[in-house]
Amino acid sequence: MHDFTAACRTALDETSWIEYVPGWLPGDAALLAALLTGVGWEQRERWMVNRMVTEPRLTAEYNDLAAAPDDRLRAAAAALSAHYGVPYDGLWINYYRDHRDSTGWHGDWPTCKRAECVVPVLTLGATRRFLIKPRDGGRSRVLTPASGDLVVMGGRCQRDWRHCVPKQTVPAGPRVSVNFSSRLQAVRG
Ligand SMILES: O=C(O)CCC(=O)C(=O)O
Repeated sequence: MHDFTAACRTALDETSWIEYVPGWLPGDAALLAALLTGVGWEQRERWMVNRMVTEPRLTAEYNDLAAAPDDRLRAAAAALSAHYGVPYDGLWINYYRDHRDSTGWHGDWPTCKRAECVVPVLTLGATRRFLIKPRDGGRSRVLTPASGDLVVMGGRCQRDWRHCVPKQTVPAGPRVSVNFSSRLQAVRG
């Protein structure tokens, strides 16, 4: 069901790592279809320097996993909790409507206040580029997670590294990313 056998972990530095698990979730197309229609997508705005900007993607956040819109997400969270030893009890889901939607360079600060966190991100739908680079600058690494693939950021990634999903000129269909969060990681340890 949730297959970790092809997992490939790369050390980014002495304290941060990224893991790529191709083909982690079977039935990804059916789950994508259910989420596209079954989720109450929200258009968020956020401050950028000194002005409010509309985020170029839609989001839905579930601080309580019990409220998540699909049992398959609860099953996925349970499998990730068992595998990584982190109790995933919430999620936020992003909907990149097409190739023009994106998220800029950031660390997952609100959900990761511990120095070391493990953050799994499941891709459903279109393959997009996922970039990660050192916070203080330097070469970025590129992953191209396809539907059903898992990308997991671990160690000090959210402190020392920044990640993004850039816009692209090549047309792309809908992509949903499911980010699993844990209340345990959202407080300083
Ligand atoms: O869509 C992705 O793969 C990454 C999402 C992300 O970084 C975020 O929502 O904080």
